[in-house]
Amino acid sequence: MPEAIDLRSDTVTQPTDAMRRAMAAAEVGDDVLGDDPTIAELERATAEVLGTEAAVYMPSGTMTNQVALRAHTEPGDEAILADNAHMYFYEAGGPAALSGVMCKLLPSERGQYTAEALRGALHPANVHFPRTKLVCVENTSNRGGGSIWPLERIAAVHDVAREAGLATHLDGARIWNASVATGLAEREYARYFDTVSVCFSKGLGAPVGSCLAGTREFIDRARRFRKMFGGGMRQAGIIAAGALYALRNHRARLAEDHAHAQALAEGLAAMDGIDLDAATVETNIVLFRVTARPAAELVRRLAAAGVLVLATGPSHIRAVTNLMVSAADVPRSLDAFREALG
Ligand code: TLP
Repeated sequence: MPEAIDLRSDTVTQPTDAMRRAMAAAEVGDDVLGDDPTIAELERATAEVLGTEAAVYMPSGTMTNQVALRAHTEPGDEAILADNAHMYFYEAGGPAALSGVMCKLLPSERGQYTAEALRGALHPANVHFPRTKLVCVENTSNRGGGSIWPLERIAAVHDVAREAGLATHLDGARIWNASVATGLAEREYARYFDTVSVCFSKGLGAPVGSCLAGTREFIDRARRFRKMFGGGMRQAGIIAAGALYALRNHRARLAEDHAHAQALAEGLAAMDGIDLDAATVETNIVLFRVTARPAAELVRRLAAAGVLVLATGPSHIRAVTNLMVSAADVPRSLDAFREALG
């Protein structure tokens, strides 16, 4: 049987040969002591792409988000997020456990809330209320099916946050996808936020790591929490070299992932037993409702037919195109879906 087509996530990619060569050749040093030149270069290059003063490398997107949350708040404070935000939904209760922060969730459509909803969620200054400190946006939105926040919506959210004296954080794990799809540079999004978290281990295809970007002062503060959370790494230039290679070489090719996702979505939308509007697929995530069978059963049947996807709920499935998925894998995947829907 041919190798399975893995659409579970864009985190499943293997480093390319060129990336492995860059990693093997990386100059390294003890980064906790500030001695790793490859990490220093990755942090500099990331800050440049995002238009920020500084950036700090960490092992995961979860850590960059949770360190940001910790560094923006004190226990008892409140953060405002979309109701399906990764920081709330998929980070193991980090806001409560690591920062003692209350999350206020705003109703969202495809992972996006409005500036009006944010305004309506603000507390008057009064001793009864938690102190609201941080407003978070996720672009693209994972559980929103890879949806891209329009810049005007981000600007409006930013204005409300600023007026209320709140800090803003962008979970930009997939900001690269938003930029490639819209043609707007990453820094055009980043300028509306105090801090930005980006991942190299998703669409960009690096094996490990994320950066948190912001002002030099904030990033210095974040470095302390990174250490506290156990994310101070030693000769990690060996993995940062993969991230640096990905940052320099793999951004533009995300357009291929988007084209594959669109083709997959169009094929799926035409099938009985699947509820999907292909026009809602904007990047590399295809999220749809299954009406023919329980999602978990379809996932099992697809795996038997050589296609791996994830159930994101009892009747929802997510397929994510990535560096390992070729154009020819799309019709093969669609055949497997036809067979599995049976
Ligand atoms: N997302 C993963 C899973 O955790 C669900 C995936 O397969 O999509 N922000 C966003 C928007 C993410 O999608 C993810 C990972 C993270 C942060 C966390 O990154 P890691 O996995 O590096 O901790």
